[in-house]
Amino acid sequence: MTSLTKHAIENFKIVNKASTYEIDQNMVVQGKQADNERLKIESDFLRGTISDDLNDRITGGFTPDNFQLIRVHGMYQQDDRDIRAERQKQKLEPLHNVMLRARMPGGVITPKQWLAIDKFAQEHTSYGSIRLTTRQTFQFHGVLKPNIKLMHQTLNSVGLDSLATAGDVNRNVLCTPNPIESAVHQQAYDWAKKLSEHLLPKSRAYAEIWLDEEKLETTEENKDSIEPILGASYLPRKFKTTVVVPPQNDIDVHANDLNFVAISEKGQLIGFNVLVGGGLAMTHGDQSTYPRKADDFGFINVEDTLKIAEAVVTTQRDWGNRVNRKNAKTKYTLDRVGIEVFKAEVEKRAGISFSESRPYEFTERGDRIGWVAGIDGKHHLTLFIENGRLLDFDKEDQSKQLKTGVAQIAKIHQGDFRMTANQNLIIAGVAEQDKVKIETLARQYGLIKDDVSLQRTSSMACVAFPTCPLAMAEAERFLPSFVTQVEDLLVKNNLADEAIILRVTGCPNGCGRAMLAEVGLVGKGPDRYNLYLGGNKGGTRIPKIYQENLTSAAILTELDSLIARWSVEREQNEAFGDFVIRIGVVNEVKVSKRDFYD
Ligand code: SRM
Ligand code: SF4
Repeated sequence: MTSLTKHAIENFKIVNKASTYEIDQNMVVQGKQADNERLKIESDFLRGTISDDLNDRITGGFTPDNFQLIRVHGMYQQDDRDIRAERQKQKLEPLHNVMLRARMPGGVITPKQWLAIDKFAQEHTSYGSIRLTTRQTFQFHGVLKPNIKLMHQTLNSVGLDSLATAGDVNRNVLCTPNPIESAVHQQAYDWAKKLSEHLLPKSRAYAEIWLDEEKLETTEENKDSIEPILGASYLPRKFKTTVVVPPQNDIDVHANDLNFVAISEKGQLIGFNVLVGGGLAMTHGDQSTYPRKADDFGFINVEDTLKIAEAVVTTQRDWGNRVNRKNAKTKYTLDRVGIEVFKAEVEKRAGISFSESRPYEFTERGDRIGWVAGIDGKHHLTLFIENGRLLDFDKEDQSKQLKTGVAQIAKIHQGDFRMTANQNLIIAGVAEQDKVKIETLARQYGLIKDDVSLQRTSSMACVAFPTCPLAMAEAERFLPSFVTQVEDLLVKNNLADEAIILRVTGCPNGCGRAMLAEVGLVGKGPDRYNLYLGGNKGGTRIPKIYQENLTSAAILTELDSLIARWSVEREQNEAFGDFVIRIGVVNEVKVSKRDFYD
């Protein structure tokens, strides 16, 4: 046993005094494995019996194992919670359907692809919407079983898929969608695509089940080579990767397991600082779960990117907790074994040593709404899409037909679209002579509104009700009117030009990234939220709980008095999140595990 291993085991015993599991000298957590481990192993590399379920038209749903397994194919079984009770009363099964999440590294999508997804959403989804997510892709909600195969074949016909956008694998790889510094951005984006491809499951299950491609039998001879990186039991838990171009931190590195921070010289990408172990989810009342910032492992040359990514993923694959899914993500593995131990293992596996991190700074996270000129003579128009929901909200009123508006633009647009991690959409690569046409369409369909405040564009919510089965409180449906009330408070205090990064998530899973907001609301129950304060603009500080279980009215009362103090007591240009820490309203979370619950 090496001294580092010994240290890690000792450390693990100390930090997990109350826990019942232990690790052996190979860093494997001992104990009864979580049931998801059985189903992954038994699934024959993600096939399970999904095809049989698809043909079973007696139920709209999937069996419990396939319910989990279809996630790796990019789908979640859902039902509309608004009508659940009514159907129960009528003795009907829930109206099962699936939500699909596409794989879209860096969020780039062509007009042709857009028109295909628009048509599918219109014709074959119950809600008729395209939902842009906090991870630079889109979701269809409400796809019934008979349309699932058609959906995958439609995506495939335009070069898209939904493989590995959910489940215990590396998810959609994010990349700063910043068309201004396009030379470095383009290189960063190329790496996001390479990383996505490299870490994808290699099983042919997706192609066989959804695209009717020939089945490749698993045999004794080939079984060990089918998944060279992920292995037959895949990862212990979901895994998230980004490529980010500072000073923008719009993809929120600290929500992710593995981040490549682009370092450039003379306008060319030369390598990355590697940040490992971020994540935001927690469970109410369970202090073994907590949001955690990623740790800086150091700098690598650009050509070492895939080797390092693979080494981080396989270390987490082998050392991650497969006994308790609540403590299974990389952030917990790092805290359990120790950062130095994890880093040394990555260096050993990759055959590469990290060198000292190169300086960089994150200063902002918001999207630059409106036109910006790129260095290639093209123009880029960022549209603010409230909650990422592209829907024709009113059949009679064109100015509320956001989805049709984007489709109309796609019909004439020569560049591409880029989805942002703030749920917005960039119409990228517009020639000078096309600007007026594009902007006219955007205005006609309500995609540009001049009266949208900075506060509104700085606010974000997760989906929550009615489709999310885990939602405890409203988020997407609640945010617009709540923001109006926060805007009123800012106006009342002569702060109309200021904005607070405000985020709402319907439960502590944190999909709206409230745990990196200046003001974060985390759902507890109907109109009940825990209120967190003290994140910063750059997204490098986790906020701390201020008060628990408040109604939205009570939250507004709290914000009213805090914003009033901010307006008179703030130092020059002091942001709200910094202010509440300076005046002692909440303590700063410096080390999340230590300070978050203090
Ligand atoms: Fe999420 C589960 C929606 C980003 C942490 N998330 C879910 C599910 C699928 C509910 C479920 O498991 O049945 C939600 C579906 C709602 C619906 O009806 O659409 C859901 N998550 C979303 C999206 C759509 C929110 C949005 O409004 O945009 C985001 C889709 C991202 C994507 O395109 O891949 C989304 N989820 C996130 C983020 C933010 C991020 O990654 O930047 C987080 C926090 C970061 C992190 O992972 O720590 C996040 N989602 C979770 C978790 C908690 C994971 C954990 O570590 O414990 C769950 C529940 C789970 O996995 O058990 C979850
Ligand atoms: Fe659902 Fe919770 Fe995620 Fe919101 S944070 S989408 S309520 S799982």
